[in-house]
Amino acid sequence: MRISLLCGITFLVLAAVISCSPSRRTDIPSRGGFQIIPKPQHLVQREGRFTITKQTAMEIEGDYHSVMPSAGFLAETIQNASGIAVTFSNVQGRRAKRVIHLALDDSLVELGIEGYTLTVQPDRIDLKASQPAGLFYAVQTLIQLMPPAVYQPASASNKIKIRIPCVEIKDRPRFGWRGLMLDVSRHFFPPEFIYRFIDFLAMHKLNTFHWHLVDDQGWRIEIKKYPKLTEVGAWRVDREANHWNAREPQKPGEKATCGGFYTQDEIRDIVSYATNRYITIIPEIEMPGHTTAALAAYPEYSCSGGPFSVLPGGVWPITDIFCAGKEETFIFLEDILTEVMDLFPSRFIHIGGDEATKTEWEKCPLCRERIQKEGLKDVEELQSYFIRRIERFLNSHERRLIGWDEILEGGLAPQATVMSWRGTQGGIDAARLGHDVVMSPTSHCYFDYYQGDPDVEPLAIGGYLPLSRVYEFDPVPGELSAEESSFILGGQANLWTEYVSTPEHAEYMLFPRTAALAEAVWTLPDLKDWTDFAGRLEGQLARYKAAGINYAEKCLSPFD
Ligand code: TNX
Repeated sequence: MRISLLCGITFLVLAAVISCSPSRRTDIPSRGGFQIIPKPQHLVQREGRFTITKQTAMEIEGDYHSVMPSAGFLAETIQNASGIAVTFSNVQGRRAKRVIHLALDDSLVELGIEGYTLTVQPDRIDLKASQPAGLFYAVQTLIQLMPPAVYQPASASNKIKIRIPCVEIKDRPRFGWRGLMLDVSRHFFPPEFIYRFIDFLAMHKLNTFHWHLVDDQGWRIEIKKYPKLTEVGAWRVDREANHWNAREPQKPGEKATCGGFYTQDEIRDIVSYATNRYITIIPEIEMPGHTTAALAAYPEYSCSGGPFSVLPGGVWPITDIFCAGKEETFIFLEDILTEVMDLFPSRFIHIGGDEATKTEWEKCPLCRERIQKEGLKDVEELQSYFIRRIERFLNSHERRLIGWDEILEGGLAPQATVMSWRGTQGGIDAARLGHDVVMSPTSHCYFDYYQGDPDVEPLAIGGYLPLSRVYEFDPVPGELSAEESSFILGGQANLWTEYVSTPEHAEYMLFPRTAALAEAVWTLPDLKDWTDFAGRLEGQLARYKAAGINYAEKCLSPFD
């Protein structure tokens, strides 16, 4: 369901040209009550229902540009599903009938920037929030009150009758960072899938797309100043038929044909699409390790000088990393980050920082000289020097650095935010030091792990993370005091793609585990209940089916 935002005039025109067929399909009755995921904070069922007809109008109250992304999204969903083009009007609080009324309302500030109220009565629907993002989530909830079939891809023949049960909802998320990471380096995913991925986040009320753009196996973002990053770094030899960890490196003279990258124009469009859905894209540019693809293009920024080739599969440990002794390395990285910041307006820039084995640094005269000159103890402190220097650069451009929990080693950069993946300890340590933290432990958040019986599931990297365990995820570890907990910004799940090479397979790994994640980061712990969630999941799976999402069907009893 890729939804472009149309302006009011377009809707009026569409209203005139699209007529409704008399033979309408009836809605699918929702069994088991309201099947909203993530579960809202307060919900009271009322008598009756609102039916969308050709007479239904949409009223907008508040700044047009703030309300339109949500109103347009809703109108387009209705039109795609039912063929009805609702008309728009801009009003100031008039109580018209048969309207869907979207309003920005300052009196709702206590619900935060993402909270909202939604009231459905037989003759009108009211969506209210103090900020535009809240209105967008009100729209997402309203869409979940409609028949699942509304999630079908747009098609001229959709004639679904939309009836919405009367209800009063007041809702707000528990965390401000509700993320999902996609690795597009180990396998490249085309822009069409990235749009779809953003739609997935929106439907789950997730607001952060962490885009893992570079790694040893491919550099995926066009950088104008360094064209070889994509000319060379985006392509590797095709060893897809072999196991990830048994892939022969590129032979001399062999052509690299496997890969792809996003142009800056494509990225700008994707960022704007995400922005209209209140989703922040956090780009990740890995350093100092996981950088073989960059070094294949520019070996001069390594310690040894290369040559290197883009890795077609796994290599361990990762020893070919950026040289921390050369000034040129920092100029190169700052140039890259300048273009990255120009493309991505996010406050945070992710610099990776994970799994760098520093044996080359031990041997390198320039790194040793840097250690001595800067009064550093060892190569761990040299990594810390590296990250601090990059942090100073980002901070001087009003951005904040976030990195994997290895950035704690050798001393944390002063303003850094830590993404805790090797369990929760890194996050606990960082929060106790007064640093912001995003929790993403392998135990609950690694969607590249098996979700069922490895004997029948598609080949995965290992591990075991069934839906029920994702549901248990609580980003705030019990060990933290209330004050320390305030440093936990939220949580996210990660889809690494060593073993995931197609959009269909990515969807299989993501769903429905993303539904469990969404509830873990949105819903208050007291309101979470596995049995209740499993019941509501029925509705979510029906939505996935309608949207053509290739979800894991055996999610509830993975060993049947
Ligand atoms: C560890 S999580 C990695 C990734 C791999 C992942 C596989 C992290 C910061 N580094 O490079 O893809 O494990 O599960």
